[in-house]
Amino acid sequence: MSTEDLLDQINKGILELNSNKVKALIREAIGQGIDVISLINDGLTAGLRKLGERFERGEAFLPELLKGAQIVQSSVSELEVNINEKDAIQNKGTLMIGTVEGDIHDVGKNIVCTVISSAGYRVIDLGVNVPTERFVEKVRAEKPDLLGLSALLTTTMINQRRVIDALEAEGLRKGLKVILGGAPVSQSWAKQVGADAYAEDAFSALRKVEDLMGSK
Ligand code: B12
Repeated sequence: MSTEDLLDQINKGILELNSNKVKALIREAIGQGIDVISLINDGLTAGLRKLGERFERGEAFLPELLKGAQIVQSSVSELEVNINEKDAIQNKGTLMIGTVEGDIHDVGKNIVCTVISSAGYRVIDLGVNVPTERFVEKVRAEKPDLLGLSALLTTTMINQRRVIDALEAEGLRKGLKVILGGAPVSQSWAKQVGADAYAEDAFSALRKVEDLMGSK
């Protein structure tokens, strides 16, 4: 199968919620030496986004979104090994990350964790639905180099601003680089709320993290 057909079939496998099919295709893709970045972005993530569009049109329901998310999550965990083997160089800095309060989406955040840690950074994952005060408390205790804030809902993006404002108020913003992400987030939002960077996917997140660490 060509790379294009394989990625297309992975998309379809996710829409069909057929985890065995997706796993078999991923194995085939790895065997063919298809780029991990493309597998995650154009195969797995794109498939899940298409499922989200079906949900928006009333053609798919929450349990289906959840199952789709689980398939993507477990496929990425299997890929982790491959990324690790390729790029591991340890201890380049520490990224603390979490999904903001009111938001339980974590597939994208977890992919960011996988990619960043595979590139040699220490990642402290605070999980989902993280209250603003907890971000502040953990930044004070752990002193990470970078803080990543994920938000997938237009209603929870505002909590990215709240975390940044709270860090500022507590005198913890200086020296800490803040990077934002999540489907509704944009470069202009990041600028508006005083973040240092925005990344649209996990691999551009890695590039931004490398840039921010270089400018520290
Ligand atoms: C899977 C899913 C769910 C799953 C989540 C499971 C899980 N463990 O995460 C479940 C079923 C639980 C769910 C619940 C809900 N969902 Co939902 N969900 C989705 C869906 C289909 C996919 C999200 C996803 O995993 N995408 C794949 C990943 C890989 O992409 P990503 O998250 O964007 O992440 C990438 C980048 O954004 C970036 N990134 C992400 N985080 C970060 C962080 C940093 C620091 C950086 C740098 C980068 C970065 O890198 C990632 C990797 O490339 C989206 C559709 C969509 N278009 O996003 C809807 C979507 C986000 N959900 C939506 C809604 C409405 C809900 C619910 C409110 C539904 C309801 N009525 O209950 C609840 C909310 C629950 C809550 N309080 O959070 C809406 C949001 C609409 C809006 N405008 O706000 C969407 C857009 C669907 C839609 N089109 O209507 N959902």
